[in-house]
Amino acid sequence: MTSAAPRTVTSTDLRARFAARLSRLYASEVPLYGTLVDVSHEVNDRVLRREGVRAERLGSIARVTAERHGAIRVGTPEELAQVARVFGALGMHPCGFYDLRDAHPQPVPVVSTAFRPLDRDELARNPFRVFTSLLVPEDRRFFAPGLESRLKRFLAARRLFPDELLALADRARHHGELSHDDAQRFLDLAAASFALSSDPVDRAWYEELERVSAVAADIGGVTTTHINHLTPRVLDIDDLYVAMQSRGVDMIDQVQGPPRWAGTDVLLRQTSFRALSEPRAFREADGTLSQGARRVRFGEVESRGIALTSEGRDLYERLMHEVDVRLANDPDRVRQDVAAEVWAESMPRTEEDLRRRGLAFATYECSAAVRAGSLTDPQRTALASGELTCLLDEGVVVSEPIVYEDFLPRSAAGIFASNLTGTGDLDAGLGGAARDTDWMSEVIGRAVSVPEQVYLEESQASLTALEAELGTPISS
Ligand code: OOG
Ligand code: NI
Repeated sequence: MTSAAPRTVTSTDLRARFAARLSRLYASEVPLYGTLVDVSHEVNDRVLRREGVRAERLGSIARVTAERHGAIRVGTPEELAQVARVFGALGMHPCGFYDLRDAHPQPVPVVSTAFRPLDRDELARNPFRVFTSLLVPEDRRFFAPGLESRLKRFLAARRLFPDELLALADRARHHGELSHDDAQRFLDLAAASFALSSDPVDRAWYEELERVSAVAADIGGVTTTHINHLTPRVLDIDDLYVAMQSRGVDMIDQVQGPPRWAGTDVLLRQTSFRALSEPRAFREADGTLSQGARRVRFGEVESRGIALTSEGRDLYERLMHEVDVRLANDPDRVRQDVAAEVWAESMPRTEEDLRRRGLAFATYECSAAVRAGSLTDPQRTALASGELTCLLDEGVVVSEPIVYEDFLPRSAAGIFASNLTGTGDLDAGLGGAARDTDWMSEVIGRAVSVPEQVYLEESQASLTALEAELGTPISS
């Protein structure tokens, strides 16, 4: 006898199924992405063989193998609020605010957030996240008043998500699950909303926006949205970079973020292959249709390190700045080499050094010795002291690193820039429109979380649980 299929599908399962579904869709649309996924698996296998259990310190291989982030771009606050409803159904919540309008190397007329699971267990089950960018037509540095109003009119006239999808999303959010049939329908409609449309694009309008920014054209020049890239996670991004190049794939110049070095990986390292030329139908001024091509969609890959505290993040920014300064003084040097040198001078090498200096986040739990009830005398003394450092030193308590689950604005801008054709027109002397986390929370109708706050709360919750288990207050 076969057992009956469960009648409901939870938000967690919906998220895992949606991520797998998008991955299949994107592989069919962008075949090179399929290659990237294959090579990622090969790299992860190699690292597992090389490092054994150590390879899984920042996430189980099951998690890492299924792990993807996607990127989408929308045009209006209303569209962003709808995106939040769709992702809310999948247990993904807005986290982080990234203003890319004054980013280096190239400003992009968007502000962004990421929708992701916040809870550690949910992340372990499936960490699917989507970097979501919202166009800012009000920003005078990019858009003149006339263009702003035409752009807003165009955007107001389109609908990215059908009502049925939004109604199902609200139901899923409300109940935390959907019936089997509703789940199927939800996934069909959601995936279709992110597929590349074959509708003809108005050439004059698209090209007018392209002169401002290719991203503005990609968002406001068409009547739909689409997955712009999907990113698998690898355990060794340098190995992947070489493996892709040896398959003849044209990669961007460098890995974004921290350099390759002998110490612990922090935050996020990313690289991508260049946007591919894809055929697109265009409508000409006289109403006739023609074939054209556009490069907007690409493949990206990332490796994740430890989440840094605000102090750790400040150190990271200072070191990145130092790399810029040394490179400006010595432009013939290779960025990776300079960065590795700066890191070797100033970045603590081990997870433990980072944590002790208050630069990285961790969670804490009782060691096996405590649970077995077999404490040595020094361990008893440490317990009496209640000091976290002593407890760690004596092996009464063990720490686990917290993985960085978010994005880096400078890397994001680099990813955008390396895949744009043309630099667009920017009048830096004019005023931008004020946007921040509170503004975005208002638009979405719920709070956009601050990443460092999420990590801090997770760390503190583990200390509270530890105090309860040990029956003593702990000072850190
Ligand atoms: C988003 C670019 C940023 C990342 O991983 O930093 C990004 C986009 O191209 O829409 O995805
Ligand atoms: Ni990305």
